[in-house]
Amino acid sequence: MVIIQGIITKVYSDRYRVKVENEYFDCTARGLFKLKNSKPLVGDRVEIKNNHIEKILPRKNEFVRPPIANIDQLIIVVATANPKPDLLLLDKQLMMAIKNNVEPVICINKIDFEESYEEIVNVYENIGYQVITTDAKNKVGIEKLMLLLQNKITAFAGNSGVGKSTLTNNIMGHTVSEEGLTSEKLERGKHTTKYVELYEAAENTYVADTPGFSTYEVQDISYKELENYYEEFTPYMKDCKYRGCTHIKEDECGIKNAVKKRKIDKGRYERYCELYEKLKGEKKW
Ligand SMILES: Nc1nc2c(ncn2[C@@H]2O[C@H](COP(=O)(O)OP(=O)(O)OP(=O)(O)O)[C@@H](O)[C@H]2O)c(=O)[nH]1
Ligand SMILES: [Mg+2]
Ligand SMILES: [Zn+2]
Repeated sequence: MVIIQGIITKVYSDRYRVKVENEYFDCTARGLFKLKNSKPLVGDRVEIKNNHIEKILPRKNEFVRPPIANIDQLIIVVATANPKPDLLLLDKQLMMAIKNNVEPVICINKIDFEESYEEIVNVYENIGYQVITTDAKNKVGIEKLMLLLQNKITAFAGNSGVGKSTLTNNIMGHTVSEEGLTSEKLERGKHTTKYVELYEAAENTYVADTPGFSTYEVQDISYKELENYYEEFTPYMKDCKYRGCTHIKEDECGIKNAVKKRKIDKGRYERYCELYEKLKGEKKW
């Protein structure tokens, strides 16, 4: 049989669903990739022969969480409430997008709740990130979201329950992915998404629903380079008195001054300090 090229849309218990034009093939990879320590990921362009993956084509990027390759855009979903916003998690995900050269978009979902979210929008828009707001339950903001997806491969990411599957179903126009329970009791594990799956929303337009995280850590970022992931720090670094200023305890620090003058958001700075101490404490660098 001839070798054909396709894209992996789902990985489940050692099987891989590969889309070739309008057909889907369920494939194996038979240990081939375990040896090279590179397991095929959703989003991988692959060559298949007789329902077997023969080759993974070079990746443009790859994420550990969610496990996906070759995306153009990452939409980081934050709920206004239930679960409440975790901005440290948001900052960490932004860093991983930057590290992978992927355009991040922040989606504030569940705006139908009474919680205020304008401050989050302001903080991240001021730094230069694109922020959109949605109410997936009542289909508010979905058209705007769909415009962002055109001709791209986009993955949703965010902690469990923020609404990634509900947004995906809205985009697809029908239920492709099961949504979690609305129940206040939050029966954990029920209807939460278990696999990354890529859906074709329109020609050339793919969207991936992904499992939510309960914990999340940055990968391969050293405390020494952490400052580079806070783009809003850059204009003020020249005002630091000491070379190699960490912006934590030094005096005459351009970053600390900018925070005092409210040029840099205090919350972002505090989360920088928290993450710096944590990464430094890990001592693997
Ligand atoms: N009020 C309100 N509820 C929403 C909204 N979006 C989603 N929900 C509800 O929130 C719950 C969780 O939504 P999901 O789409 O399953 O969340 P998820 O991000 O896919 O969660 P995981 O798969 O566990 O990662 C469901 O009960 C949805 O109906 C929204 O905009 N407003
Ligand atoms: Mg889900
Ligand atoms: Zn400094």
